[in-house]
Amino acid sequence: KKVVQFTATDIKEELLKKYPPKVARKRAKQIMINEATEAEPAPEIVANVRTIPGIITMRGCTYAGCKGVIMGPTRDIVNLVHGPIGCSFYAWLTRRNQTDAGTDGENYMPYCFSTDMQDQDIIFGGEKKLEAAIQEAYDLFHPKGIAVFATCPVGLIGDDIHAVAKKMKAQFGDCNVFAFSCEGYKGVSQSAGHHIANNQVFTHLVGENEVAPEGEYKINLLGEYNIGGDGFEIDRVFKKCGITNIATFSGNSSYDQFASAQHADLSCVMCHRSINYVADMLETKYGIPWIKVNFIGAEATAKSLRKIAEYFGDKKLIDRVEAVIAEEMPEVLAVSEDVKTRTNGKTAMMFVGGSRAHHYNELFQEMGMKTISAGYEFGHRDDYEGRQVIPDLKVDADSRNIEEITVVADEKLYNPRKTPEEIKALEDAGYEFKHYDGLNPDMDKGSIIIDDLNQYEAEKLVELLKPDIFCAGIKEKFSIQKLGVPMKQLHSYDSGGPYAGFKGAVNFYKEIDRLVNSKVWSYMKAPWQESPELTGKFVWE
Ligand code: CFN
Ligand code: HCA
Repeated sequence: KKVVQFTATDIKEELLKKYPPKVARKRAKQIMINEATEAEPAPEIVANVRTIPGIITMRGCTYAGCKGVIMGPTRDIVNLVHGPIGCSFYAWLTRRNQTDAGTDGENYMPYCFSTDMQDQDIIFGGEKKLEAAIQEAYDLFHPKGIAVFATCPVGLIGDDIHAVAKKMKAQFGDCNVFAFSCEGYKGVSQSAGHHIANNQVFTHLVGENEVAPEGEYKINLLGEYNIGGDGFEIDRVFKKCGITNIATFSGNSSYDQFASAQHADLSCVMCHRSINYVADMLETKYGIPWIKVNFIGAEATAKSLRKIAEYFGDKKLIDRVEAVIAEEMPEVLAVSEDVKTRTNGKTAMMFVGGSRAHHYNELFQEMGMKTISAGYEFGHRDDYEGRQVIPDLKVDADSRNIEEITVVADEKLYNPRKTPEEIKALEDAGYEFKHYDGLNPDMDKGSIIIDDLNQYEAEKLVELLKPDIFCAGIKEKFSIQKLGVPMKQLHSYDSGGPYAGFKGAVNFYKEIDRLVNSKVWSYMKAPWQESPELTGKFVWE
């Protein structure tokens, strides 16, 4: 069998070869060979731009980012979709965000609330139907809050969901009704939906509860969605350390948690991409500082706990955190040492939304595996490059004006490529900078970083480099497996998890060991086994 050796440059050429020149030129800017060194950042990557029409993107829509991602895991708010039933069905618990109904037992997540828009609503308007649906939800459940989500047709016909929400809220008196203009077509991806959701959560929920919850070392955990129970594991560890988590945005969250978030002393940001807006708003309005944390990976978990303890600077907490780490680590290390004998040197590819491709890199490293190619569906440049954040420069964007949101947020607030002189000038003017890592600096030199990977490129990459494992979402799952490569969903975790924290790391090691060493793949004939000239091996440049 002939094995062709490919460098990252060859791969880039191979991926672009099939495209018409104009498309190839555009895609070339989103495929980057990671050449970052200590002194020099990697070349610029173009991100957060519209997908080229005709390309089958892995992305989702703005409605998915708002309704499914940010608001999906809220258990005691009725999430009512104003739109066709297909949109409602799509965002109905598919994300595997888990919940614990708590002592009050209030949990609306298993329900699918929808106005089920029909042709006549599109022609004559759907506001009356929406009003009736809000009334029905109120009469049936008497929830603390009802959130209304716009789908594409709502924006096209101009139903005023905010006016309807306002009217119903006034009518009820004891139920907070608010709406999200998160039509699917807005922006270029889910990312615009996160921003719209965050703005409204902050406007309508945060700050509502005046009484401060009890507890020591009060934090909020932002950007953790309890997929496969990740949030449960993180909460277990917090509890053991004596850290009080007031509000998780939004895994296993409740109305009251959001409403009390202003009482925290510190915000810990896990998925920066989806929630940086809330971290900034909490800092600006309530003076709550934020730090970046990551609980994916055992080492990362230990590091994040130490960072929190360091922030509070209290010896009691510092000692307790060290004791917890000392207690949890031996099991983790025993399993990683064992699996490493079988996983060391194996290769992975990861193409997930806006932060997991980065976070999971650590877990693979802990198993001695190498990520040869990775990227985000909708990350912005800050997620790739890591950057300095200037919290005092605030975006005051109207949630309906997406052009303004993305342009202002990217170019003004979070521009990562400020020169040291520009940073110095701003620091002299009183701005405080925060630094955090992005995907590129943590990936090996010479790896291939690709933004908004599409179906053609995914299959081509696998065909050429045949990684030991490919990680992405449900749309990629079966096409990749048909190529004879194990595929792990890093969105829903297939049926697994949790993968966060100490226990999560152990689960992940075992799962990946099982997948990359399963014999089943050797029994199937992948297309390149019939044309051996296609078999490739990645060589670092
Ligand atoms: S849980 Fe998060 S971690 S919130 Fe975000 S950017 Fe999505 S739903 Mo899918 S798995 Fe994914 Fe991230 Fe943050 Fe999830 S990588 S695409 S919008 N995401
Ligand atoms: C979304 C949600 C999603 C989709 C996952 C997938 C998730 O963006 O609409 O493609 O498998 O995590 O559930 O990202």
